[in-house]
Amino acid sequence: MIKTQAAERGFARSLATALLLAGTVIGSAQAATVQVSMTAKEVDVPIDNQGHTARAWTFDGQVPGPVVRVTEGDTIEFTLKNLADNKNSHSIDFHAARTDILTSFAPIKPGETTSFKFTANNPGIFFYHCGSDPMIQHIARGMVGAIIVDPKDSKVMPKADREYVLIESEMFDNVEDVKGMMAGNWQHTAFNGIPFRYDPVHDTNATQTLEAKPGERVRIYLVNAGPNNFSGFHPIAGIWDKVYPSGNPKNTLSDVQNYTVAPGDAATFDIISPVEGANALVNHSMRSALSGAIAILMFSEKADPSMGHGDKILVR
Ligand SMILES: [Cu+2]
Repeated sequence: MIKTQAAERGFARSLATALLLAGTVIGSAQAATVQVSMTAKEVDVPIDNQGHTARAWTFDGQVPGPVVRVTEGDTIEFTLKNLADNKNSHSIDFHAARTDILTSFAPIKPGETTSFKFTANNPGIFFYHCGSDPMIQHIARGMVGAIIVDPKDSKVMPKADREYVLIESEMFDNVEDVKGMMAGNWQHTAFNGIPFRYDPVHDTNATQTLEAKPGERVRIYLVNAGPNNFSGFHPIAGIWDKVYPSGNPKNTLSDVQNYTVAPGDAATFDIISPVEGANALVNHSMRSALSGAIAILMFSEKADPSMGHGDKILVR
């Protein structure tokens, strides 16, 4: 999680309030300016629950990159640094932005830094990724992440008791083989960078599941990083109480068994279990599920109270 934003938003809001009290109108006292910085790092990261590693291209050394969280109306002042010892150009493409691709999203060479700003006027869950050429490889090698834009009016959605971010992606054994990527030669599917990361049933090396209590509203933010496959997202033994395409409360579906999230798309899913036990959140396309796109959501009265809050909305 990008941690600096809350303090900065608080500071910006107090500054805005102070200026308003002093009679200076500078726009909404609610909207904040949020500084977000990331560094492109070409580093080794874990690729399975056993701890095997491979060279990835990353935002901030992690796959997926940090969760950015702002409030509708906030202006994001974004800085991307490409480390001098990297070998490739990198960039960032925020799906939450309305801006200019040629300047804001332009690739930068190793050793360079770029900055741009945009105002997040649309609430929801959005994909971000590197857009450098070949984009299929920059996405497949790990330069993917999520930005949550919370609605300005929190009452437009039911309050979630817990929240989890899942970023789905295909994984390729040969990350140098761009031709193979174009041909769809993927071997595994991951939620948050590792196949079966939250599924000890299919991989006994998995040590974590998602957790909640029966009756709690659990909000899943699903980002489909692709690069190519659609995700038919279904909770085995459950039904989505609400689905919000793009995570926007203006788009609300009820009582849905499966909702398709296209590559490059994202949606918000609410689920409530009336009973203790487990649901398995899957891409119901069986090749995707059985190659890693399964996350167990355990419903128990003993659920860890820290799970699904703060830094544990993207469980690493
Ligand atoms: Cu890149």
